[in-house]
Amino acid sequence: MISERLRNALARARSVAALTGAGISAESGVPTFRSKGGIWTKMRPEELASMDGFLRNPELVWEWYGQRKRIMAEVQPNPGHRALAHMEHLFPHFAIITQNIDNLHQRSGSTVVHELHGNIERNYCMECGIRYGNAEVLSMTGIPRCTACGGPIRPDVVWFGEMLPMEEWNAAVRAAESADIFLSIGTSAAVQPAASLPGLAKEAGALLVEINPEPTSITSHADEFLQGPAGTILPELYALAVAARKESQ
Ligand code: BJW
Ligand code: ZN
Repeated sequence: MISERLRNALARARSVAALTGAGISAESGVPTFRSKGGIWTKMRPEELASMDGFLRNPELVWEWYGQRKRIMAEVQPNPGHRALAHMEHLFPHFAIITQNIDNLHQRSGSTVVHELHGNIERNYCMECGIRYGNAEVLSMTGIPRCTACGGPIRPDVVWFGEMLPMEEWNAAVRAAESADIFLSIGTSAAVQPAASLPGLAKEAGALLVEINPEPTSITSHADEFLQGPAGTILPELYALAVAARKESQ
């Protein structure tokens, strides 16, 4: 149920930012991390998503990324991604801040996407920095190695204990601090520093709206909690925003 307050905010907003997490891609068939049946309920994050884990067992880490690269190449954006892509045209400023590495926002047509945790389609040599695409890396046998210097290649994603890409992070903070409405969608808000963005936006004056089938650590701070799957709620929110903005013209 969408409140009058949210309807009015959608009618007037000039700037909207949306933080997305694994939940928005769940309906496309990409597994989440911490939900029931999620990746971390079966595997240890420090073994798969950390430099220590990679150095200890690069075969295991590459096997996991190889599987996920194949899944993410096959899946398609869902109505939740598409509703966000349409919203970009509705508000003067609209930014997606994503923790996801699956590229589905860009594939659904969004153009302003700040990727906080990297992108599954990119890889680079840990020694010389040369970049590699997935086709090249996936065709190599064993642990992918740099054809120029022989160094190990890694996926261009952010592991635990690593810094986020500075430009993307700064852009995300600016989008959060200037938002009239901040949407937190499909994230457990368990991983820092991304999880601090909803609070930052709210402190700076945004209406904080959370979309998730389950309550999270930010639900009690949210001005509106729209409980349900992103693929259902976001198209409804988009339709409501279109109607509200037309009426107020
Ligand atoms: C639906 C749905 C539907 C389901 N519709 N919704 C102690 C305290 C505080 C911080 C730390 C600490 N110890 C260590 C830290 C720092 C650490 C951290 O935050 N750890 C916490 C776990 C405690 N953070 C870092 O290390 C970060 N770097 C950093 O801090 O640098 C500074 C620094 C460096 C060195 C030293 C000290 C400081 C880096 C974090 C990188 C995270 N990387 C990963 C892997 C990326 C690559 C890959 O995917 O392979 O990013 S981990 C994983 O979690 C992934 C995600 O982007 C991230 C967030 O997960 P997300 O998206 O929220 O998914 P879930 O599964 O948790 O939630 C899904 C949600 O969807 C659920 O709520 C469902 O209900 C919902 N849902 N279906 C809508 N249909
Ligand atoms: Zn190299």
